[in-house]
Amino acid sequence: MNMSRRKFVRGTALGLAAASLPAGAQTLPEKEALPLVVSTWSFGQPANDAALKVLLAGGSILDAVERGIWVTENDSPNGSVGLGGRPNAAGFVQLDSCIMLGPGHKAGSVAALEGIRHPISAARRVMEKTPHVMLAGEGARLFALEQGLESVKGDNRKLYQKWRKERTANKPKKTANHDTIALLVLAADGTIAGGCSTSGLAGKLPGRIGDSPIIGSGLYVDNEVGAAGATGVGENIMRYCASFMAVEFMRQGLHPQEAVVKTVRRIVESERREDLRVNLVALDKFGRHGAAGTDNNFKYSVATPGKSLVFENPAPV
Ligand code: SD4
Repeated sequence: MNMSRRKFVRGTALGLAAASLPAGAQTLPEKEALPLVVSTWSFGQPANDAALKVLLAGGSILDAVERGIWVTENDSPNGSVGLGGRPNAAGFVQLDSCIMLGPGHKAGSVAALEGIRHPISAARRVMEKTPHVMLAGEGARLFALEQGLESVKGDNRKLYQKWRKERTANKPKKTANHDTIALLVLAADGTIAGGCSTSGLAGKLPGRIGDSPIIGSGLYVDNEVGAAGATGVGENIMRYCASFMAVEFMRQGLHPQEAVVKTVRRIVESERREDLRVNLVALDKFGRHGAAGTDNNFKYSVATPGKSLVFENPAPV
């Protein structure tokens, strides 16, 4: 058993032990344990911290989601979220993002958005300022500009050339070419919200839209149950509505850890393909959380007042 496998067993045992408690045995977290912020990858940690800060200062849950994700969207070196992300096959960056608010089951989303620094803000504006849920491409860009959102030249040709060279020289590292932030928040008053933002798969065809802006695929929030978010290959995730599935498993009574493991297993068993990459995070209305995925190096970040943690390799499936 290698190191990562051992961590997996430990992580899973912890998660499932909590889940195997009889229904109702799991008490609500102490008030001080909320708000709770959960996000994908270790770069989610500073995003969680920023989101938590907003909430602790009395800010709204949507501000928390938005400001948290801003941190990652601004973080060009992560090479995967925001305009610092890896370009598509034509050499420019197209961004996908969505936001969802539990009460009222509200959602907004932008896809294949170019040149806007904060796609999460564009998604929020779609939710709050239009009768629609999703805007794509040039329409999304014009809407974002009209809303006064910051625009930046989205061309990333140098990075693209470098990526192309590396790609031809050696096979791309399985983990190197894409990542996404999905960030979930449970506020102290029980409100749940989430957001997701990505530059999507490196080298994707122009116009390709992944799971991240699709409600139910890259993100899903139900205030009566909990929330889930995804990272991995969108083509694998979106055909299964993975985030929706995980929330529905929680609705049936599963602990978030069990729910994400079951969702990833469902996809793995049905797909049986080498290049499958599906990773999920989830939290429920009780403040419990979990993560699981096919990536050995998958990590997730969790923040509550006074605590900000990164869990390595939560539960490889
Ligand atoms: C996509 N799911 O566009 C995103 C990319 C991602 O880790 O999550 N990468 O397919």
